[in-house]
Amino acid sequence: MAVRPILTAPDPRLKAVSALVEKVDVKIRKLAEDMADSMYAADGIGLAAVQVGVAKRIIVMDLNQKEGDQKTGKKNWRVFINPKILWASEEKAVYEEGCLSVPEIYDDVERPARIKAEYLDLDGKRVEIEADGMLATCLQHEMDHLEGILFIDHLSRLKRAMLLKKLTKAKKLATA
Ligand code: K1U
Ligand code: ZN
Repeated sequence: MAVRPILTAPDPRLKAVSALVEKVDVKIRKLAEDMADSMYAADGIGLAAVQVGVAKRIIVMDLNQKEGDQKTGKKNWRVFINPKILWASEEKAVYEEGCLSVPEIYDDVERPARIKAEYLDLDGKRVEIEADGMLATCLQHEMDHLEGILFIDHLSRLKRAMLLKKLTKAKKLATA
């Protein structure tokens, strides 16, 4: 188990556009495991590799992590490698989002309500899914990370500037 530190805004590394994974090999599997450990340690439901400073197109997710498997304690995380949106609905949905890289800030974001996407699993096999609800929201939030976009980039310029000021101040206080 290896928990890696999670970068927080306004760290410029979070703005990187992540590179395609060329081959799903042992190194990628180890990175995905570390990402899952880091996500659970931070009480998150998703994480993109760029958030632990590795700009590769890899996402881990466990939407049931708060409950877990009560009997076995088994974690059911899934991994999305090189994810691509194939279709997005005209219909929109609004969810309150949070981000481990934007600590203690939550706000409503509007996104397509339903999507179809493809990705590679940990065996390098191509998978297609249809998603709605929290899965659609979380997948789009994490895929934004792969383009260097944070959920606060969907808010008004004024709100984003205020939040970034607050985050910078909190970071300064934490290191003082
Ligand atoms: O940092 C991240 O990208 C993970 C993020 C995923 C996410 C949460 C909510 C909406 C979209 C994407 C989190 O896990 S934030 C922490 C959290 O568990 C949470 C926050 C708000 C609502 C639900 C869960
Ligand atoms: Zn995030």
